[in-house]
Amino acid sequence: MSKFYITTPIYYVNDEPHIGHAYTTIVGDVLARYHRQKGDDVFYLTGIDEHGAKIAESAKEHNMDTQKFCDQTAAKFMNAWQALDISNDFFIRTTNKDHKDVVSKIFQTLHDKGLLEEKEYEGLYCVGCEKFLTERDLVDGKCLDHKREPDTLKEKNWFFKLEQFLPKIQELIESDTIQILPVTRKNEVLGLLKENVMKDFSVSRQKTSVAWGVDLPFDDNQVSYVWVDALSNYITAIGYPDDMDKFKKWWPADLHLLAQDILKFHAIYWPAFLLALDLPLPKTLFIHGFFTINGEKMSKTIGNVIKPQELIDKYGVDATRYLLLSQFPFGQESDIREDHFVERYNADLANGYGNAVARVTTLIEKNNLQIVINKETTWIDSLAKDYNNYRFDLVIKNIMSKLQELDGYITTNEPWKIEDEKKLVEVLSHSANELWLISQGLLPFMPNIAQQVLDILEAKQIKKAPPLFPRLVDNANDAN
Ligand code: ME8
Repeated sequence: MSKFYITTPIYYVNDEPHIGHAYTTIVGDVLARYHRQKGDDVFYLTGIDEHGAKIAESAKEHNMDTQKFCDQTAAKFMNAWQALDISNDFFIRTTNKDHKDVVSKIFQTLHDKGLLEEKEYEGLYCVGCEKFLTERDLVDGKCLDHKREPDTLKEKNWFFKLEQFLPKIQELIESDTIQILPVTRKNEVLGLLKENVMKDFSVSRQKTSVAWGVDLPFDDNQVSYVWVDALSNYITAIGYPDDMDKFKKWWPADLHLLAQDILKFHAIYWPAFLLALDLPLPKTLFIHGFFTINGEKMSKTIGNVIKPQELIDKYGVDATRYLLLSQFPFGQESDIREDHFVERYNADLANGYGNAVARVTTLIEKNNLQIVINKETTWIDSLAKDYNNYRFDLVIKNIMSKLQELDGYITTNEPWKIEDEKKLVEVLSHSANELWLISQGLLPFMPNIAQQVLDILEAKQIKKAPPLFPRLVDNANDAN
């Protein structure tokens, strides 16, 4: 048995959970469940990022106390993940006292080691992005993402001596000691390192400009820059440094999941902080693409933000998870189209899996047959290759091919016409065993319905399954 420590980014608490967050979190959950199914010891972490000027600003807009505002949105995230059946082992909040205490300790260690230096900083700071921008990032003097002029900030900050770690980080990435996947993202990071654009950077902010953060133990006027605080969640959540037994059990992370927007922070800053703390480095970072909705960037301004609950209301939890992961190869940038959801739902789930389960269990119940499930799992093991390549779309495709084979087998053998009981048992027993395998394969994607089918098949007497996936009317296509 091996251990598997997997994380998602901790999402900003000033956003409500949307399908971008849901996508990464469902992928993490599928992997966590797959590893548990294989018998691995799994720790799956997700959570929220609660500090920084942007969050204090949002709270003010809502006329709320900042901590209360965080508590309210934290609950929305936790509820969303519960509704999507996310099996995380912990939910980290960066306003947890334990987390904040450790971030302070980390700052003290960096300070004691001479890795922090006080310098004057002047820059264009966008509160929306939570970062300093360069002239290059601006269009008509405004931040492209937030359509606002950045503030000019000039202040004394503590800088982290990043540059001395860069040659080591480059070597670790080149040798895949820290594996960055897909390889295009690895090359992107190596490009940044070779261009010499990564510089020592400011890791604190004056309380006068940002007050909502973790206090620095050695400077009353400064708080932590949000990224030091945020990245540290991956180690504070598993006990660093107060419960070193727990920490050593799980660290290093086997897999950090994230999208390209935060690649630099995870592939360069994070390894540098870990090297500075003399801690082992994460094994793999998988960077997936950003998706658009019907061809447009998802944004509150456009009004095309899809909330997970809207999909759950329409398709159910299991189908929502399945549909999000089967749309396109994991890793690639892509476009989400809801009309494809309906098409796929009807083809794979209503007419496919749901129908096969209904046909087979109805015939078994009607003929009152005793069917034995032999639980032979060799075929399940064959899915490992696509899982190891993070090709969830192909795992699903493989499972669906098996389902099509079974459909063909049923159509050819026409069990509803078979009169010889021995032959009927043979055909339905093969069908039920295939459905058992298909359900095992689907279990990480559809934990409720696949388990429900497994329970039906494993019962002493197989009973007709209730309707699993009611057919949906495809409004988008009907209108054409
Ligand atoms: O960056 N397509 O939080 P965040 C795919 N707090 N994935 C998407 C997406 C989209 N359109 N939109 C969001 C932060 N995501 C920091 C992270 S970690 C120590 C701190 C997902 O709320 C994707 O995983 O902006 C992306 O990396 C993450 O949400 C960004 O979440």
